[in-house]
Amino acid sequence: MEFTKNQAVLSWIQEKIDLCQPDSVVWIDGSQAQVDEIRALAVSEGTMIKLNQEKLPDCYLHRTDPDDVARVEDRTFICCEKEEDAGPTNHWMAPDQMYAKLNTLFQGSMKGRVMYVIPYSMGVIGSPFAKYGIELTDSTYVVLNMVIMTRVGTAVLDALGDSDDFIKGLHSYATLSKEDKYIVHMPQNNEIFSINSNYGGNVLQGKKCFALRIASNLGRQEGWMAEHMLILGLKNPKGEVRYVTAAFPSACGKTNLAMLIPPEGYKKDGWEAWTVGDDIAWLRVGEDGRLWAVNPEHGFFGVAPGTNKKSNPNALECTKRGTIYTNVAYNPADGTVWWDGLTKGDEIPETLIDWNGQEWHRGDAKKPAHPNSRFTAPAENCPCLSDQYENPNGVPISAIIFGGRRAKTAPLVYQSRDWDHGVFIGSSMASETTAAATGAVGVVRRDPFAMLPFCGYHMGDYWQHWLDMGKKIANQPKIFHVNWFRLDDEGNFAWPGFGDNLRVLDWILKRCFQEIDAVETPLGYEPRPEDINIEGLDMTVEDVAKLLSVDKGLWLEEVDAIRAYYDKIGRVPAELQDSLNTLEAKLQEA
Ligand code: OXD
Ligand code: MN
Repeated sequence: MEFTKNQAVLSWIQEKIDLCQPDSVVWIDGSQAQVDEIRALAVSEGTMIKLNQEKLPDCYLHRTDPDDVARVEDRTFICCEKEEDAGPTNHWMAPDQMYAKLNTLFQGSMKGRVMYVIPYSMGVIGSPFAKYGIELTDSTYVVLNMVIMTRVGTAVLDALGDSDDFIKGLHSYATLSKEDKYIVHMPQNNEIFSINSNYGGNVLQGKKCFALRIASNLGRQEGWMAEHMLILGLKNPKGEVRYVTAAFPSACGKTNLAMLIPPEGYKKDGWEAWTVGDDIAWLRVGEDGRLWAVNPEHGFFGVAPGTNKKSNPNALECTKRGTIYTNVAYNPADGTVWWDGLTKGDEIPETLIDWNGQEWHRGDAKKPAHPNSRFTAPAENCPCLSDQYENPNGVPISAIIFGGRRAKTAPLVYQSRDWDHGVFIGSSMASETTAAATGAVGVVRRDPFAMLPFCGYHMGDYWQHWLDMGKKIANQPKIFHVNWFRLDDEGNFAWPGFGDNLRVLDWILKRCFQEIDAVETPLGYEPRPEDINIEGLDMTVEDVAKLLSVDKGLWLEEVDAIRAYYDKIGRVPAELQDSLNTLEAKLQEA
């Protein structure tokens, strides 16, 4: 069967066949029959374990190499022409030098293996937002994950036609050599290479490599934005449906917010919440002057530990069918899976096979699932998936929300004075490390726009792109900052979080539609404490006032820290320096 006549596609693939020397080549057509065949092959070769098909239909478990369990930021490169254009937040190597290295590493890397050709689309095929890619890989794990995470198959080739406008991706797990692991982006040629890894974030190229690092470059050239943001739809009791996007560093509850369940009182009043996306948003200015967003992905690649009936029942429901689990524990008693936090006490299985394949017993100190174990689940499994998820034009955005985990500094919520000031807030975003993550509590890590590992060019130029985009949006979304993680004087979380975050989103949306007043503070606009709805919570207006308080001393330290960070980044637009100086002056006056 002929899959395409596209000469640009065919000659590029031939070049890579000559380089990698696979035994055979299989084109992924997107059919269920072919997916079933590859699943069976992955089971027979030991890549996948078939789970209990009654309890978890079409679900499989995969264990990675113990040294290949996460994204490798120190092995990730942006190889643009000039080093200075990659900026201080990216690793860089001269393109010629990197091509030479990659040619050596990929040489014969697929001998004795099959090369799979995966044509895929980020976004609804044929839509104005869609961008196409082809990933060549020797991994059945990559094929089966890409089938979930993106739209794949011959329909993509048909939409591409004879155009050479596609992202060229090559992946080989090769020998999984730690020293020779490379995740490489060549933005000038729209190329991605991953070698010696078989872990999702490094090798499912549609996600971080294409939809963020390469797409951020495309967005800059073409006048749109590729962002590390969830997209959430909210219906209020009047029946008005409004959409927000939000960017958070990791470990700040992004998936939970994307799949939020309204608190009882809100539900009773008629509020509803829908997920459009949990990780990536592509944003364009619409003809109506508003900013429109799509989720270019087709599935969720979520962190398993901590996901349970209480924390995120919607995410848990997503994982019940057609899901690939990576590095979770296996329950040999019933052929299902388990991860830390899934169940408690007596409901924790007595015996498991841990993510390394070793027997584990309840009470053992070692965790049975890897802390970064994942589920790859089809978006259509999501009980709260928005009916606009497949809308080729996306959804109009009313608010952009930034956030971080700050014990004392950031108040529960504040609004920027205008777009440029909002860009300042995004550029200075930060989160404090948790004890669980690193052992060092309270270390501040700057993560501008939650794009630190994902911005495919100089961070200062990226901030400028945000400022430039603002000028093109006649009807700008309002920009906010939230902090769900303020601690009280006893060191406990002062805000309940989870579904109750809707109480803050309620205020945010009212601000977007001029339905409520605010108080001006040195940070921007904050709610009057009585304007955060605490009905049904064990909290007082005084508690809310504390959550909204701004500690002048801490904020003056924050100003110094941001200034030092700006000095490190360089190419900081004047508008952001001005915002920083204004913040300092307003704090000093306060
Ligand atoms: C992710 C990440 O996996 O941001 O989404 O690391
Ligand atoms: Mn992410």
